Amino acid sequence: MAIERTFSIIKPDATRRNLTGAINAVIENAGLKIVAQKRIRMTREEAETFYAVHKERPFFGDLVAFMTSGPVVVQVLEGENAVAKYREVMGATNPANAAEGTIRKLFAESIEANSAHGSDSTDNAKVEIAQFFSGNEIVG
Ligand code: RTP
Ligand code: MG
Repeated sequence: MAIERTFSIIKPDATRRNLTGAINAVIENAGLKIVAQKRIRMTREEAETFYAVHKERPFFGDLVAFMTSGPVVVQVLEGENAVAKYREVMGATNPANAAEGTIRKLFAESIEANSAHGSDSTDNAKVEIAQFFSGNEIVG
């Protein structure tokens, strides 16, 4: 199996409740390695660029407001099949549909305030990692 990298965000609902360490424990227990991490406050422009794929959706304005409402922790995760594996570890977008033991089942407050983001493809992972990290900030 291929060693991949994926991009992760611990969202403002989770940093507000001091859940960074608890979420990192779920990530590491799943065998994913955190090879880059920083706590930032996303600007409106950064959030709009990051979620540009959703700009026509009715929830876009709320989503940008939410993502800029407090600190986030942006991360690069590395491991076998990291993109698909992290999507599995996060669970379904709506926590009501998320499987037991997943980050969103354990911690999410709502379909919007759902504690974590993970890239949905290896191509998107590359684009998302490049938006927030330079090469020398990632230590594999
Ligand atoms: P993400 O991109 O954050 O990893 O989440 P995802 O793939 O599971 O879900 P996606 O469809 O890409 O939606 C992006 C984020 O937008 C918020 N959302 N709100 N109010 C709503 O109906 C709604 N639907 C989605 C969530 O924060 C979701 O993770
Ligand atoms: Mg998505």
